Amino acid sequence: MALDRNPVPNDLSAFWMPFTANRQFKKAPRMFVGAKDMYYTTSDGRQVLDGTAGLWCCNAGHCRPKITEAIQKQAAELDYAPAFQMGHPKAFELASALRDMAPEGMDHVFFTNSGSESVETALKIAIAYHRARGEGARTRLIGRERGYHGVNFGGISVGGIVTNRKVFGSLLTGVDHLPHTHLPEQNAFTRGQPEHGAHLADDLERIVALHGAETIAAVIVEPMAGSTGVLLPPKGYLERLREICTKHGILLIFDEVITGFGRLGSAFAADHFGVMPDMMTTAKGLTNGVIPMGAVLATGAIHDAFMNGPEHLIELFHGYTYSGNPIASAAGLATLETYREEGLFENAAALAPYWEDALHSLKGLPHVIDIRNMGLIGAVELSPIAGEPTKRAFTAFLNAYEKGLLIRTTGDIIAMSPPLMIDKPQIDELFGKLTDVLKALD
Ligand code: PXG
Repeated sequence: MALDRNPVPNDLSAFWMPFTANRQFKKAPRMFVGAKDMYYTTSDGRQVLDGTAGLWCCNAGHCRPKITEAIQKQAAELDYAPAFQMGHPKAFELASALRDMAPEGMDHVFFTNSGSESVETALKIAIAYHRARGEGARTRLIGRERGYHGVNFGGISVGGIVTNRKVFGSLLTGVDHLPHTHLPEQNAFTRGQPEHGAHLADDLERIVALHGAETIAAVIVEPMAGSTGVLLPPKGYLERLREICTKHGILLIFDEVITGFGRLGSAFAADHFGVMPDMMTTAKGLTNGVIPMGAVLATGAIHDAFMNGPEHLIELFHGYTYSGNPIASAAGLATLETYREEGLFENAAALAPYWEDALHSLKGLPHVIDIRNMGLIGAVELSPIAGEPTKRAFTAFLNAYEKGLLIRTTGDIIAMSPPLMIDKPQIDELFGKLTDVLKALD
């Protein structure tokens, strides 16, 4: 039967939207039809200030000319090249550029198409690395409660967001979790890194004692947990995790999908905190969110462990049709150039204190029980409505959108992460609108 290719205009039923309240959305759709720099344009012609860089990804702002032109040019010149056993120049150039901006020692880059794929890739490399060195019993993976590592099976197994796991079966075996680092009783309304909680890293020693270090391949954590509602690492916590991993020969993976590309005012959180992991997973800001792309960065020691055996043999049986896709690579190169030329990471670092003051001025508004910040990230935690968790924050989200401000919510936490090109008047506009929204909440 011929398919009807003329759908009814405004038919919203076919598209099953990701991480969306589909029925609510389709009753009252919120559509963006354009974007420029710090603002979206809605289908009813309103300007909406982007308080979240899309989904934490458009770090350079929207429709930036250099990135747009690079994509257009690449699409006309070399649209696709096979990712396996063939190459094209831009993937190599981008890998070198990433290596050069990453912390010293992150010498090799494996391309993926998303944060979720970067996580799966890093977990697989960790297990295969130990096996390549004759430690094939090291297969266990350690994540953390409230961690978010994307939505694929490895990622939700090491992840710790209950709603993302509980209906999807038994997940990976051989996974354990560190406790999360959220201690509101001691740390509420802290500016930047909280004082209390470094000891929570010591739980890794308990896990090692339980399973045996010789069975553990890797620990994966977000250096600053984003999706769960902006949980900062307590002072000394990441350093301690690093120490314990090194002591027991366990790889430490930083999931920098959100924290990478200037969000904290440095290229990566590893730089910001001065703690060096063995691998880093990235995506989002790598291409300014414009074309899907992710990358795993690994040390020379990890990479070199695979470079054995006859040279005609494939060393790592892993990869994607679109690993290092030419158009994504062109977008990535133009994005990194835009960050550099415009000093966007420096702008984030310079504005962070102003951002912090503006954010913490919300203390005392109705229902606000905690405020957290770092770099150009901010979170406002609201007390939930009794018996209706998430509703208060979701109402804030809808009302902010009506007022011309895009925020994100998770549970009853509001999260903000604007493009790094934001300026002081736009920070004032953002928090002015948010203040009005919070004052009007029931
Ligand atoms: N790791 C981390 C740390 C992430 O934050 C992923 C992996 C997965 O990336 P992909 O590209 O597969 O979506 C993420 C994604 C939010 C929000 O508002 C966060 C993400 C995605 C969408 C929304 O908290 N993080």
